[in-house]
Amino acid sequence: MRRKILTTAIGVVLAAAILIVAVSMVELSGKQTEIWKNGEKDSLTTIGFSQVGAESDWRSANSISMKRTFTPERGYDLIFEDAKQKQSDQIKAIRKFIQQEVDYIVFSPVVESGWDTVLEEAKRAEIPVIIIDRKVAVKDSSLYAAWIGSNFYLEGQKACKVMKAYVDEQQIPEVNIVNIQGTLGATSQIGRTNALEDAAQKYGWNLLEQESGEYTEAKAYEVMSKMLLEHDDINFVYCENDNEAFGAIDAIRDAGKTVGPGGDIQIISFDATREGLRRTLHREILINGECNPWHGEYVEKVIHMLETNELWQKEMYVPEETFYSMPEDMQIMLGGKEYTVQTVTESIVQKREY
Ligand code: GZL
Repeated sequence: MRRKILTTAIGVVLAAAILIVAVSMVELSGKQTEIWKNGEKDSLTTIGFSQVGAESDWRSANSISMKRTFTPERGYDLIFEDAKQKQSDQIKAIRKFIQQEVDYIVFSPVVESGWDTVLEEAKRAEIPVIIIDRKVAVKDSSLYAAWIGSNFYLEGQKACKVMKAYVDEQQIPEVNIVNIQGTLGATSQIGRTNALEDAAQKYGWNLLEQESGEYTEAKAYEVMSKMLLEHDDINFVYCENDNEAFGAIDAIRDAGKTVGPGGDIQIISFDATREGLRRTLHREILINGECNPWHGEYVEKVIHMLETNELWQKEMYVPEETFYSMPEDMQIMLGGKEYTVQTVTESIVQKREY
């Protein structure tokens, strides 16, 4: 009997000891995951990240940039949520991050509108929000600490300026262009579309039709096929990312037409992914406007400045180029500034990481 009581007592003490150790190894406060290593308390900065989705090669690179920057070895606990291009899922994810009391919320807003309420909730919870890639249209800009991304209107302006030079050099009498747009309401779609519309008006191009290809290859194939049935005089297609360009090129070829040098239709694209630049090198794509996806390091800089109370820029534009398939580099002037348009080479393609 005594042995039985003794055994039970040892079991209870052991169980309690395991429980105490277990508790010390997990989140002791919602704010930070506190990891005990060799008796040293080591806390990770928790980051809730809501990503648009995985709709394009560009988006995958953007996700890699965040995952590569915010690792436990570098002092972070990254909570990654994929919204599958649905704003409702992004709002749900942000609310979950607030419940989890993360240190920072980072997100790429699938569209610009509809964020005021959830960002006010984050503000009330005193969780700084950093926005990357696309922008939010909110009444109160104090709802977010910083935005990091591209100047999408300028991307479009540069591409249209190069296209104008090509049209003049090739003495093309008439430009009949269709626009396969990105996700409607996304800052990247708004900027690139506006640039095309302004260029078409300025240069007298016929903008025959515009429809969203949702930044995906499949939807762009469907939209391009429809446009080819409706218009037999298309000679340019302005796609708002590479995956749309891939779908459009397949649809053009399936309709018995050609792209590239001396072809029926010339393609303008954006993102300058490795595959997009490979096709630009082989002249399937005429012009490709780079969109830099490497935002992780910039987000980390903002976090560091927030933590050390340094002043930071509210808006940070990432560097990016324009590429094209003609034999030598070109200089273009826009808004009093000179830009170099780079001819794509095999080594540029090989060096491309995404
Ligand atoms: C641009 C980004 C766009 C890319 C697409 O910053 O918002 O979304 O151009 C992606 O590839 O789907």
